[in-house]
Amino acid sequence: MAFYMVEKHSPAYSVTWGIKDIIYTEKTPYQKLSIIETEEFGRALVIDNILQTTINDEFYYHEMIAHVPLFTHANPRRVLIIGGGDGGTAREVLKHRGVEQIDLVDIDERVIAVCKKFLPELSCSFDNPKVNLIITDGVKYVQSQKNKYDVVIIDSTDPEPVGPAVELYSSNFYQSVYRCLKDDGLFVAHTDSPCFSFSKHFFRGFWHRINAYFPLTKAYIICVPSYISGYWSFTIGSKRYDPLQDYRQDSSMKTRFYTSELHKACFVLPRFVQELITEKTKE
Ligand code: AG3
Repeated sequence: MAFYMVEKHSPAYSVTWGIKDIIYTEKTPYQKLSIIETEEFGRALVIDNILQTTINDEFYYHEMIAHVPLFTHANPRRVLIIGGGDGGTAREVLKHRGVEQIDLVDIDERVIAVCKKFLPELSCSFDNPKVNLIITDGVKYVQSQKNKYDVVIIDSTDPEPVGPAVELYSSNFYQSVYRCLKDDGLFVAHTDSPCFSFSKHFFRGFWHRINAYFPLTKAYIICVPSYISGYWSFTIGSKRYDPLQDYRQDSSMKTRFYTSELHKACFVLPRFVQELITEKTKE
């Protein structure tokens, strides 16, 4: 093995990646971007030393952040992606033929440029005319939109440590997301791992912040091998459609991870996760 990258999540927990090569690295006005070649999962995007996605397991995350909300909505036509500068989520959203426009808002145009060059398997979606790129702050953008989107997908970096994404997990932001959705709209955010002392309060806190505005709040969990603990949560806030009752089935769509059965199954939460949501202690 040539060398290693240590991904540090807390003073007590790090992951060590055997890597073949550092392909590219750049400090942008917002964050540090790198493309590395890992031994285990192939090329990967790393932002501020946290691994964001790898060529070998990106489909677990991108399919599940896109298809669960999109199949829950009866007829999604206008979709907003906040973050998602690698293009993987947009690629999956485009599989829904009824989608007419995807507005993708990323604060950092360098993420898009670098992924276009080094991760074409994901960034291929930017060639599609339905994808409208907007380079601006997602928080401000969402504040300025009202009653416009069927589905909003928050595909950002983590809430910690302090970085450009922190505001995307705030109560105010969830309120703006509510307002920018149509009357039957819904949104999804990835909401960290419920397993670690440093991350489980994020998961719990986001659920309650979302639930303060949305009549329906539902968390789901999948395994993403390259993310910490392998166990990664998403939370849906929905104005009308219930992801468990109202989802559409379509066996003709080509996916590698998502199935209709899995759509239903991923909402079945272990007892400790249910208790994490319902326990009485404050956020
Ligand atoms: N966004 C979620 C990255 C989460 C990784 N966090 C971690 N391993 N602690 C990824 C962007 C992919 N489109």
